[in-house]
Amino acid sequence: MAKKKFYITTAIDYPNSFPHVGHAYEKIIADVLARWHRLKGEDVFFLTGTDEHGQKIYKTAKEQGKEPKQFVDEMVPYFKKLCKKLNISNSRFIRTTEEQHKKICRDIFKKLENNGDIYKGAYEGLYCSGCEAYYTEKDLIDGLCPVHKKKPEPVKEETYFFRMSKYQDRLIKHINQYPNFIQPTSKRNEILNRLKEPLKDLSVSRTTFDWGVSVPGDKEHVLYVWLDALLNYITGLDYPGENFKKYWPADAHIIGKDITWFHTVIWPCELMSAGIELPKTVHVHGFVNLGGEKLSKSRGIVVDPIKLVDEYGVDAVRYFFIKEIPAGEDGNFSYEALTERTNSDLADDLGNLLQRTSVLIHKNFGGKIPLPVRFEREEEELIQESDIFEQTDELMKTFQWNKAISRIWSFIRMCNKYINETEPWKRKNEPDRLATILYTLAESLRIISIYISPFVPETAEKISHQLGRKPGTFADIKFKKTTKGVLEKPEILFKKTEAKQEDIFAKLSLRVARILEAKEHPSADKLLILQIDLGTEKRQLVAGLKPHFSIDELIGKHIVVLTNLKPAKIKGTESNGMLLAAEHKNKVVLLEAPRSEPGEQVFVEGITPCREQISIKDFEKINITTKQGRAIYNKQFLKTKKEEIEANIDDGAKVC
Ligand code: ME8
Repeated sequence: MAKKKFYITTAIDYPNSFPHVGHAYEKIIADVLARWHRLKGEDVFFLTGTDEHGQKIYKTAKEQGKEPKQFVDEMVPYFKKLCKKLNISNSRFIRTTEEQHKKICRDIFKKLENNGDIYKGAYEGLYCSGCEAYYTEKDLIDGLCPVHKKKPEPVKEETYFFRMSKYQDRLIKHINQYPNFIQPTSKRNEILNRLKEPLKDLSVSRTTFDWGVSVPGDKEHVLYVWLDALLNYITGLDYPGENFKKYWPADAHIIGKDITWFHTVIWPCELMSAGIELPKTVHVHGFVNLGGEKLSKSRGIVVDPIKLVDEYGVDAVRYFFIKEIPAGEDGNFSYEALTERTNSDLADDLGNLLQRTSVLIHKNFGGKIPLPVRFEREEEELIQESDIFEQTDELMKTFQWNKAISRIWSFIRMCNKYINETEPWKRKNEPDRLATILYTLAESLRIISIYISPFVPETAEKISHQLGRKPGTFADIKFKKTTKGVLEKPEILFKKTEAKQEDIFAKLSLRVARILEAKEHPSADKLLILQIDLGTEKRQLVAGLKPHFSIDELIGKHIVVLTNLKPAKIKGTESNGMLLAAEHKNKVVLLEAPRSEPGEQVFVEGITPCREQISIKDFEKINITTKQGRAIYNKQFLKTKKEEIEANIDDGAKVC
């Protein structure tokens, strides 16, 4: 009989910047599902890749003085490296700049055209290149893109439209008929709600830049990046070739919540028009936040997932994301939580179980797994508990991977309870009982190594190796009573780690402020009272600037202010925050960010700022100095998203 097929995809990432933990999270989820289905004996195709066209890539490349193709060629290796580091078992890595992809895109476009679904017109509206999406005024919040909080650009250009409106009724019917088409249900309801409004036809070509797939027969136009990107799911199967015939429709598209509309409305309409079957499930996962905040490169709220793997190990990172972020919801990444999970779940629960079992088998039976003599009630109970396939498979089929791993871990904990209660280390004089207990533990570990292998594949392999076996599949998960084997020497699976200490710089909330007013303090010679604009609020500061600056010089300057200092009274006047200045040989300069807007965050790369208050004592412990006319902390320049912070003074001046 032919094997059952399983086709799973991730979104394809924009390589306009380096990979982040959100990308890592999505690939881990898809990989765990792919490996689970492989263990069930299914024929799995797993696709991931990069989305390389569009305005965002074009603009970023140009900003860096590069041609877009050169730019993506330099960036894509980081995404491939991420896959490798995370032990992602993808069948193919697709790049939308591949010739084959572009050709198939043009073929599909012609299909839509032949079907009467493409017409030429003029588009006038708003476009956010961050989202690569069209917006209307109604979609915006305070005039800004709801995702990127930036003003979208007005665009007016000739375009080809795709008659999406024609498919609205069919799409609604499909979503209603197939409850699994959009998962989880909350997302399905959101989309059904949005579909109560009439669907507009979609502008599917651009003329104002040329970085994309050219429209067949019209070199002036390139395809709208989303039309091109979504097609990767079939071009990655060499549509309409053998792989497509074998694996389509996709069993699961794994995507993040910000791109639900594209996958559950635009994509199915595109497929309906092309006469191609719709995917079975689009599963929408939540977002990974850092320290409770959204990832943001421009605000320095980023963690490099490649570095994370180097520091903590691939399986600690995989386990953390699967266990800690609830499936289908947002969750938080922190070094403390990652350390806690690694130490307690991986090192204590799993590592110790293997270590204790292995040491005892070596000590008492020379490393050879003893055969059991008689199973008592304790063993029978544990054997029964090892039968968790139905439960975990159901959880995996319904995209509840965090619950599946919890169920597996509850079996691991039962094994630990069993070893504690049966105390094999005290049974030297009862060889039959000792043999039965140690056999039960070794056999349980063999089963555990299979269940955990989709989640922590490297660890599973190490356990199999220590048990002297080859990795198994779900065909081997029944508890057997006669498994033979000789153990390798015991080796520690996970070393306990200490939580990475948050850098003290993280305690600073530094923002750009514009000086609105300055006046002399009524009762102090050196002090000035400043009124400043912090973008979202106005504040008053008292600073000892009078000997160094005239009032006129100060007004309008964009300075750097420590905003999370407890307000204090200075000579009777309230000061709410502190401006940063650098001092050297009696010369004082202000730290300045002339091109940044009031309110913009000042950060150094790789350190996520917190929101708590800081004391002046703590601030004084932080050694910010100057170098080449700029402010520097721990060899990194302080910056905003637009520029490095200026400090026009000799190198080595102390910032205070
Ligand atoms: O959207 N947590 O690319 P992308 C979890 N090229 N997931 C996150 C995340 C976070 N903080 N931030 C982003 C694109 N993601 C398009 C996709 S598919 C035909 C085209 C997820 O690099 C995001 O939701 O911005 C998406 O699923 C994936 O990472 C790639 O995001």
